[in-house]
Amino acid sequence: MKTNRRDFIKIASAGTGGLLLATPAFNLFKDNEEPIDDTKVKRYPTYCEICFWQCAGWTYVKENGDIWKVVGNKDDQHSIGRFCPRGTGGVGTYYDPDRLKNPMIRVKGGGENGADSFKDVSWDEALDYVAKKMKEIAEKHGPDSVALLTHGSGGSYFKPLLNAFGSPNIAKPSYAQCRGPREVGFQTTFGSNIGSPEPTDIKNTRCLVLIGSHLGENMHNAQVQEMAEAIENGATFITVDPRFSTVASKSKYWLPIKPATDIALLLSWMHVLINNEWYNKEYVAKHTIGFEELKAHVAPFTPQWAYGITDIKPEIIIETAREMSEAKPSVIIHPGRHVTWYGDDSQRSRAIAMLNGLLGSWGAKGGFFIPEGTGIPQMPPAAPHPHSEHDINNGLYPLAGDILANKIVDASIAKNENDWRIRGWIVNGTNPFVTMPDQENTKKAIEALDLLVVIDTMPAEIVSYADVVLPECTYLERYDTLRSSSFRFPSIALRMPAAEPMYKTKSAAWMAKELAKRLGLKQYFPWKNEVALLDWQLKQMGSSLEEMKKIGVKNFERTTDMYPVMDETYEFGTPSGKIELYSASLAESGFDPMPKYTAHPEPPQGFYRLNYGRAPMHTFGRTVNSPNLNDLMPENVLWVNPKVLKEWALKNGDEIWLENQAGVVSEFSIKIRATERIRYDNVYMVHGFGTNQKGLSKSYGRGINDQQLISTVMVDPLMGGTGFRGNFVTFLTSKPEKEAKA
Ligand SMILES: Nc1nc2c(c(=O)[nH]1)N[C@H]1C(S)=C(S)[C@@H](COP(=O)(O)OP(=O)(O)OC[C@H]3O[C@@H](n4cnc5c(=O)[nH]c(N)nc54)[C@H](O)[C@@H]3O)O[C@H]1N2
Ligand SMILES: Nc1nc2c(c(=O)[nH]1)N[C@H]1C(S)=C(S)[C@@H](COP(=O)(O)OP(=O)(O)OC[C@H]3O[C@@H](n4cnc5c(=O)[nH]c(N)nc54)[C@H](O)[C@@H]3O)O[C@H]1N2
Ligand code: SF4
Ligand SMILES: [Mo]
Repeated sequence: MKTNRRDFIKIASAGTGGLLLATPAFNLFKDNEEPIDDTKVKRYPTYCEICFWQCAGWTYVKENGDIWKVVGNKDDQHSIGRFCPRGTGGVGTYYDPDRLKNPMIRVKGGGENGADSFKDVSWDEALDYVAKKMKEIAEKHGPDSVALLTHGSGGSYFKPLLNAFGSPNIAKPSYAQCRGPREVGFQTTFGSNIGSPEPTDIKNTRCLVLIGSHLGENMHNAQVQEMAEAIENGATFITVDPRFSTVASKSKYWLPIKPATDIALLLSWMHVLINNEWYNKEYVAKHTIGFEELKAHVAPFTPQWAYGITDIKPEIIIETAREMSEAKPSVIIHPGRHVTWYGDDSQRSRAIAMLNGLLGSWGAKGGFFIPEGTGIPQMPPAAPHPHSEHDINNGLYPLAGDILANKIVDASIAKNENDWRIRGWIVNGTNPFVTMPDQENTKKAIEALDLLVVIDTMPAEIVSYADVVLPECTYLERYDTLRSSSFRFPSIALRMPAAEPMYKTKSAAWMAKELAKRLGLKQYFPWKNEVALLDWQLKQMGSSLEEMKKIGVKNFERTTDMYPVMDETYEFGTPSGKIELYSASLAESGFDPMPKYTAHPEPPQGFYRLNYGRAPMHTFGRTVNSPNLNDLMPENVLWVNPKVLKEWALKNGDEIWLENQAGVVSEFSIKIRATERIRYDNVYMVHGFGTNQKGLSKSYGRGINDQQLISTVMVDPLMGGTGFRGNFVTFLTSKPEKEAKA
């Protein structure tokens, strides 16, 4: 579908100071510092923990010690001086009365009717208990029987702790449940990972192609602000999404693709570029290998062929390919971020990478720049890198660059009584029941554990299964590891407390050091406290804690070119040193050297594909209970096409329950949002809602937790990513009798 270009220019030229920022989904971006009487308020540097974009900013504190607000630091390239609505609302995580307040230990049968309960304990008691249990497990089964699941800044303290303890079994959900496939797709093509933040030169681009990535609802800050700039500069946006996303509404072309068919479109785009000689001939000749193989490979994938699969009209496929070609090399086919969709995700990401290769956008202004960062010196001795004879990934996924969080779950479930297995989990800042598919499996693994330690700020689902709960203070109350970013230029940012930790909460740094002491590993935490460590690190880098407290962010000069001069001798990080349009190493590992399209299962009659994504004011499940952000959006709704509703005799606002293809019924109900903005073959909800934890008083029972309905996992054979989007739901119009299977 071609959207109305004329209309769009009219708005852009109205001088709104950023078209995207002026539209409802974007205008919650807060401007940098207002004039402030600094005799009455104090400000402290921080970086935001509400998502993993890690924007640097300032926390303002009133005379009476109340935290007033958090705003962007104008010198920071992640925030560009503005926080997104979630970051602005981050203050709510500090004030949330539902926060975890005390260390707690599970008491078997200590509750009503013989149920387990938690008792508040002292920090000494909690940490002594954890250390004792960890030692017991190590003695009986080896230290690698303890695993760490972690997301967020606390990991930089718990990872060395676990390594020193003797376990390499550390996983984060941002690999197998998020970015892993795109790193494999780009690594096998360009010999470089994408990493975070993505090195996409959006502000200078002439054409931005978004395959699913819904920037604008996905609020990753600098990218969204740069998009507004690109639109003002007249860049063409092409959005491929079965849903009319916010950015689709700002795009010249919206391609409402049939879900799960993107690889067919990507192959056809390559066909059109090559057939019409619209690709970047000079760049391809200089920098790629395998062009002839690719040409032969994509020869059958005509726009007519792709139309039959994707529902995208041939003339639109050709016209959008021409737009990309005309913009080259200042064009970005965005790699996306949460790309674990259908199990062939590494290959889809590779097709995206190859398309960028054909257009010559890697290393080009307005394409992908080459990022540069700076390392943070670590105080010696470094924790050892322990070896384990047990391969958690089971040798199954040769291209996996990390341990898979879901494989830690599998490795905790005994096949036979005497088999080695994972016996203890330390879970920091991640909530597997919202994050990982197949909740039944997660439950089974947890039931088999000898020890589950949870470090969190909120009484999340995972907390209710813990043996020991260690309450962390929020990011506004703690020092933390320095943020080091690899982006437009190297930079570092400081996080320091703006208030004393509330209740009995403590920082992850303090907890890890105290545990190390009890485990006989204190030599690996040689610093007196976080302040001493930060000051030492900063002095090694030619700064100091004193300086960073004043500036918050320190930017360094680049030592290499952002857009390198690339002659024939330019070496890419691939085995051949060239961009590999044909990958011999993939072929050697038994995988397709060039991506192929394969059809995926379709929803049965009366079922719809379960689609999900982000809302601008929430991050997963971590903000849904936060006072001010909960006010902005207290529950999720189900986007359904009116054509479907007619068949069901349902209407906007009706409340329904969902049942998936395996008979799993949602625990709670959801209200219908009737909208033409979604295709008839899928339904959409924002991820992160529908908690069944009563301790989360504002969000309990509001909406549906999509993860409950994701029981089929489509696994990526290259790297083990867990594809979530092969699940189908049908509607239950009255409260189900059936017990919800959680
Ligand atoms: N506000 C907010 N922003 C966030 C986050 C957050 O929690 N809240 N989380 C951050 C994180 S960790 C990540 S990884 C990113 C994720 O953000 P993205 O990478 O942008 O998200 P995805 O989940 O890949 O994409 C969701 C979009 O894909 C569309 N879609 C579904 N199926 C298909 C399909 O078959 N083909 C195509 N072409 N499109 C499809 C959906 O309709 C939806 O618009 O967001 C980041 N930004
Ligand atoms: N169905 C479905 N599943 C998904 C996704 C999806 O879109 N749909 N998205 C996937 C993606 S892209 C990602 S990256 C992952 C993200 O997965 P997670 O990072 O696990 O996401 P959250 O649900 O936010 O869980 C974070 C937990 O950290 C806690 N927390 C917040 N702040 C702090 C802190 O300062 N310290 C500590 N110790 N804890 C804190 C929160 O209370 C919460 O319990 O989920 C993946 N899973
Ligand atoms: S994008 Fe928003 S939530 Fe994420 S770190 Fe930046 S301000 Fe915080
Ligand atoms: Mo993610």
